[in-house]
Amino acid sequence: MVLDDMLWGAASAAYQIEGAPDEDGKGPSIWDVFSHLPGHIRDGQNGDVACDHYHRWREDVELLAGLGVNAYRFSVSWPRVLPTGRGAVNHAGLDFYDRLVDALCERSIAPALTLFHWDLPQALEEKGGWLNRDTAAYFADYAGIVADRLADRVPLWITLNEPFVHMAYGYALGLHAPGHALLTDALPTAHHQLLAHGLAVRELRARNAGRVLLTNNCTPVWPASRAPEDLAAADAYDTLHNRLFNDPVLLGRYPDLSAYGTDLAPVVRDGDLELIAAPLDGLGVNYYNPTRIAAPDAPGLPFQDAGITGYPTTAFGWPVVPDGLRELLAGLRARYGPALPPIYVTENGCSQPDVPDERGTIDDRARIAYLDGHLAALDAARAEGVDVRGYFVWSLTDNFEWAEGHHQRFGLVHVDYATQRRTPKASYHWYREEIARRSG
Ligand code: IFM
Repeated sequence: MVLDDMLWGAASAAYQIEGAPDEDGKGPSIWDVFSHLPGHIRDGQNGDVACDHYHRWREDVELLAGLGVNAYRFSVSWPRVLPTGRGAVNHAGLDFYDRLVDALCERSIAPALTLFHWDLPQALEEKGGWLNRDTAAYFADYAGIVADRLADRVPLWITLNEPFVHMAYGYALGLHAPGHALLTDALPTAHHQLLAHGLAVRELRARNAGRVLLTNNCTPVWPASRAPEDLAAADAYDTLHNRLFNDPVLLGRYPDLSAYGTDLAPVVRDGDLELIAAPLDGLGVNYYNPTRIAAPDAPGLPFQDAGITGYPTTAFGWPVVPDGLRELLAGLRARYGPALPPIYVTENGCSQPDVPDERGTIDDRARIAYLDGHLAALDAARAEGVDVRGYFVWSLTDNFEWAEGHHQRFGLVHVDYATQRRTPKASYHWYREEIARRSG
């Protein structure tokens, strides 16, 4: 399928929508295990059913068609394809994505496939997960298996989603699966994920898999003041959140991690950075908000979050700063210059309370204002010369928001979890008109 010059899409991820955790031969992921352990997810919820997308995918494809998107970003569940992460392929799992891809293509919606959105096979976690270098090679094998089946129809591939968040929440802080609180000892998971990306790029290229991207979660970092301590703390945070995952891919080197009293030398081997820096067709950028950073009050990490005030906030409490998207994209262009490939904003959106009124409609004006403001910021970045080729709203439907369970609703479509009834919100209709206007 040929991609349009500009993609207007919506995004999702397997564990957040599919449910069916052990159906048709699927193996357990780290999220299946983590979410069932007490105290991990708000109100003891889990993603066992989520949006029941595994059974209702046809309805969700119709919602996409009605929205008028020309691309849909979804992720493949690694343990649905390889129940123990490697070895025997579960063909029924691949068949599910094959049917989904066909249905999207029939409606002229380009499939944008993410290979890893945090649901590592539990069997690989038992071998060390991303702390184990071998996981990178298993990921490359998995990428090749998926591409063998789908590369003829999927024009856009994203290797990993937000390796920073997976490292920080899953391995450093223990707030996400697999639940390790290793602080800076989590840093090897950055390298092993990036190595997995590089090895997977090689497999995808060997199969002519179309455009290949990595998606990073990026944030503009604002120092809390011009005091040298705050500037140094902001620089340290920028290094960890942004540069650690962009520099090796775009510049072929790691940033200076001395603020963390460590480096990656013990885990980086000859040839790794060449693989990691293989040319890409685009950089996926997920943007939600800037981060304001101050010097720490206590020993430990070399920064602390100073919070942002004076802006509206989402239901999550995240500040709504649309111009931060322009600032971020312009900053990437300034830092990486010609090394920066085209940008795809692979996620942007907000959680809102979204309570249906007595007629059952959801008038989510705050989400419309959020999206409108961020699209204006996207336009401003493009006017400044940033090459942007795609924008995906997070998310098509309300879904399972990780440690927050079903409490945060990000969807253009409301999901009643008791009945699985889908109801397009006002933002769905607004986005449809916006896409039509911009594509017309
Ligand atoms: O829901 C998540 C998604 O899985 C990754 N990016 C951020 C979203 C909102 O928190």
